[in-house]
Amino acid sequence: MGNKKRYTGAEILIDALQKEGVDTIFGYPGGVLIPLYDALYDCKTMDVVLTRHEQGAAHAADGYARVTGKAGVCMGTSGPGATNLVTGIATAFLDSIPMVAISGQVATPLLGTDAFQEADLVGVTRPITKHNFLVKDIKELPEVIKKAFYIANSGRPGPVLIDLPKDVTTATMTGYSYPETIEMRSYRPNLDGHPGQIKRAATAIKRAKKPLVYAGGGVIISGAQKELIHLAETIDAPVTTTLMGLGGFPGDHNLFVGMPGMHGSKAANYALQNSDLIISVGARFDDRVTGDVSKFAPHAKIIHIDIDPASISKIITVDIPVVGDAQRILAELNKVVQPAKHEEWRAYLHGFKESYLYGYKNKSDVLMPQYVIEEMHRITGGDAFVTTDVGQHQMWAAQYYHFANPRRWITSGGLGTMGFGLPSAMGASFALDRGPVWSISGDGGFQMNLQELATIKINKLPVKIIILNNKYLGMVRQWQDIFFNKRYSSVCLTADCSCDGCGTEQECDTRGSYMPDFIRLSESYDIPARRVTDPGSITEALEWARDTEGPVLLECMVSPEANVFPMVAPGAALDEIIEDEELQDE
Ligand SMILES: Cc1ncc(C[n+]2csc(CCOP(=O)(O)OP(=O)(O)O)c2C)c(N)n1
Repeated sequence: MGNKKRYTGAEILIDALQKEGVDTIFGYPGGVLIPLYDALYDCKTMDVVLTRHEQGAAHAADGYARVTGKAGVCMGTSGPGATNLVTGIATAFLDSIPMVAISGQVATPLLGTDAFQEADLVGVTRPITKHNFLVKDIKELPEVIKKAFYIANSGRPGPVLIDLPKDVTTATMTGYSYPETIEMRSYRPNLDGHPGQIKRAATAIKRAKKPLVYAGGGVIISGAQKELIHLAETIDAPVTTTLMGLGGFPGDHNLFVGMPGMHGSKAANYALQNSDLIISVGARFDDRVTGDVSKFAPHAKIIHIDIDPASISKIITVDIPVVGDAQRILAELNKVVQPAKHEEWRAYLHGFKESYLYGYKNKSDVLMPQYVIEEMHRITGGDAFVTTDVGQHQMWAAQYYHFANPRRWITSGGLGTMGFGLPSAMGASFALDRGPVWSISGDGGFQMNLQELATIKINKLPVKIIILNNKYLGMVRQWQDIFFNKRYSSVCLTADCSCDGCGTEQECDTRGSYMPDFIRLSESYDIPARRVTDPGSITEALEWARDTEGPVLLECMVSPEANVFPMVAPGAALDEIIEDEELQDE
């Protein structure tokens, strides 16, 4: 844009988004956003996606970002539109996902007056954004947008909110030019690790007898898979990746010992508890991984490679911190580590891995959810883009879909957001230029954002929706089963449940009729759907889902009683593992 013309704030925003390379915006209009949507009306370079709920827009932007690695963009109008974005912003924040969220705001003279549809989004999102801005003058707008993208995408990525009052959107200015670069004295992420610390890490690795690589989402964010494989193979160390790190190391590699933590593999948890050196790369020691912190990895020295200095020794005291980008640090470390062999250590762990990493008993008369995921893995060749909601199905997907490559696994790890699966699949599909994405949900979580079926259908997105229907809020039921004496309070989703609050009696008839009828629901959105009840039909049904053009929905009626194993009780030590009794009996 030249300098002489007058531009509105809305036009500046759109030009800036284009200059940032944004090709897709997910949002929902409203009073104060109308000027912005009006300016977008003529925009030919961006897909402006009308979701059916602002939460859907935020999760879609998140899914887009997880696939592409660049900030997803979402927007909602002032007040309720903006607050509807909040869950999606928090989800992105806890998983370090780059996002620029734009909230409409009432005009600046009305700020603080409880005006119609006013909500203090800067206040609301302060603890769940990497940074946020309230733009009070159009002159600030270009720099704010530049900063927002820079902050969202750099260092430890995260969501940035731009709160945009209506009068700033409609104000005009001449002399607009978008800054090419940005200088922020108070914010300069450190990318290169300290050479002295890298050397110390190499020395510790050389001394270790039982080294373990513990990799998190940071490996995916920094694109360090190749370097990680090189390190692990050179030093002959087993590797565990957190839920967020799945795909950061190939799930079928012989050094891989599975995911650690509450539903981690026995091999991974024993590896952590018995290791003498943990090489943590881009992982933050979440409590779902560490269990009882005081009993976590009692014999290990800890090297912690992380781009965020604030996460060093935040939860676990670290011996050798290396602050910087995981890929760069691993590349440097690979230059100085010496090849080693740890056959005994690996053989010890392999013992736990030998028969199975996780394990379940398959049945010929009941459809087991784990089997559905295994078959899905097989018929998609193990390289599908997969999103989930939160619950048992999420853990089974994490355990049984052995992700080989990064950016294929899209799940809400930190916040654990039910309702994330369908809209994030939509965003991921846009990121893949309307490519196929598999969305796995429970029957509970699917109902939290099912309105996005419309967006998916209208945009012709080949989202393959798999509902693992166990007629329960399964993960909560599992906790009630194990820790609350089978008092199934408020977890049964059947329509004719007659057990009086689902709590006192244990004979809730989970074979009763069910609501809603997902098949008819899906068909009302003109999305073909099928229901599978027996194990013999699942493979063919999955192939049908894969081979049918466009979106489809496959409802799998799985065992209502299946639980996720192994399990470490909250607050227990990692080697206090509850296993599947059915497997013990064998
Ligand atoms: C928005 C939200 N509300 C509540 C929860 C708590 N929660 C975690 S798992 C779960 C049950 C999920 O049930 P379902 O979607 O049917 O999946 P399943 O566990 O049966 O696979 C609940 C209620 C959550 N994670 N997110």
